[in-house]
Amino acid sequence: MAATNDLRIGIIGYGFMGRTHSNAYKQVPQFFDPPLRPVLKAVCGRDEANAKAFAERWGYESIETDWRKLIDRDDIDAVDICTPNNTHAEIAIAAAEAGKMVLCEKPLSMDLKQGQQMVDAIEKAGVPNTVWYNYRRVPAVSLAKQLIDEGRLGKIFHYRANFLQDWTISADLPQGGAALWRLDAAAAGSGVTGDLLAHCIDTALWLNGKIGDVCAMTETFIKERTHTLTGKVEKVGIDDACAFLCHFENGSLGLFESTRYARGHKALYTLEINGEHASIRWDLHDLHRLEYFDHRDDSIVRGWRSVHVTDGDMPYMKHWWVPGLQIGYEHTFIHQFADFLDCAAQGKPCPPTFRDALATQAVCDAVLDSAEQRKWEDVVPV
Ligand code: SOE
Repeated sequence: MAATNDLRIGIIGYGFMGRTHSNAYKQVPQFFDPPLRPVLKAVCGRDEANAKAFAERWGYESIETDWRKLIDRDDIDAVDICTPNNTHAEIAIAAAEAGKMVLCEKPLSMDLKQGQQMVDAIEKAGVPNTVWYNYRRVPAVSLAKQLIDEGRLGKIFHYRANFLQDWTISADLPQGGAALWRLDAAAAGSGVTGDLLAHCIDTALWLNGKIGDVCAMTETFIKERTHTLTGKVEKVGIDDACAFLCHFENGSLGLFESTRYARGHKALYTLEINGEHASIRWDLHDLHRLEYFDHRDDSIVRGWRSVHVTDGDMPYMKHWWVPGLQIGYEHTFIHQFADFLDCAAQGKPCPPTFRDALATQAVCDAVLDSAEQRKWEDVVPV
């Protein structure tokens, strides 16, 4: 019998994201005072031995090898989807119809149409939900949001973001299967657009508002790869690189670039925003630092300030150590889950909600359409 404030979690998938989320479930009660107590009830994966090993390591009480059984269980309140993108919709819709809360990995869906079906199901069920666009909850990025909302930058002119990696350059790398499903269009939907630019777009929509239209180009540098599962050489269907221009509805111009072919960059997510009075920039490799330039400073001391976002009065930092001491990537998931519990206790969705993630999906779809058509595309309003 569950205590009334228990939130009993069933997680589906035990890869990289299964670990980041499970870590969040364990850490939140230690560092926050959540209104609900996470209970790690079950992990689901097709391989029984792997599921058991994961359950043992992270402290899940039980395992399932069929996600439908997990959703049918009366002792699960929230379903966390950490499986490849092509499975999100079916699981999320079934979970919502069963009245479960849903936490879903990004990107929401394979495309906008499928994402809309997910949003319809989740909103009809009225269940708390969130999509794990975790970078919003880097304290320095949350502080950027605060500075923008306070009007410190004034009118925004430019928004620039990059997400650069280099892990798929080898032509010998196969596509598909457990670790490499991100290279397989049938499992991932798209390449860097859905995997990396989607993060940049989520942050941009949050910080700078809606995007009206886009003009994009994509490239697939390696045209054929062997499929891990079939052993056959197959056409590569994902975008290896994507860059796009856009107009934000607030009148500012956007410039975005992502690739997995930038030798020397493993996860370089940077953003810069230039406003009438001030500019800010941020780099994931130095995630505590928010650089800020304010033209209103006296000219004799005017310059880029390097704000080290660790003090207790900065977003999320009062829950951690003492000023000056850092936290890392995994804390973004801890912060999102702490916020999720606050929302869930009130029966509310937690931003980025399924609907917020649908807006990101609408931009991704417009980007891919634009690249294919070689012309500007309007973003479908959601
Ligand atoms: C891809 O390499 C990846 O792991 C993405 O899937 C994550 O969303 C991103 O945060 C880091 O890079």
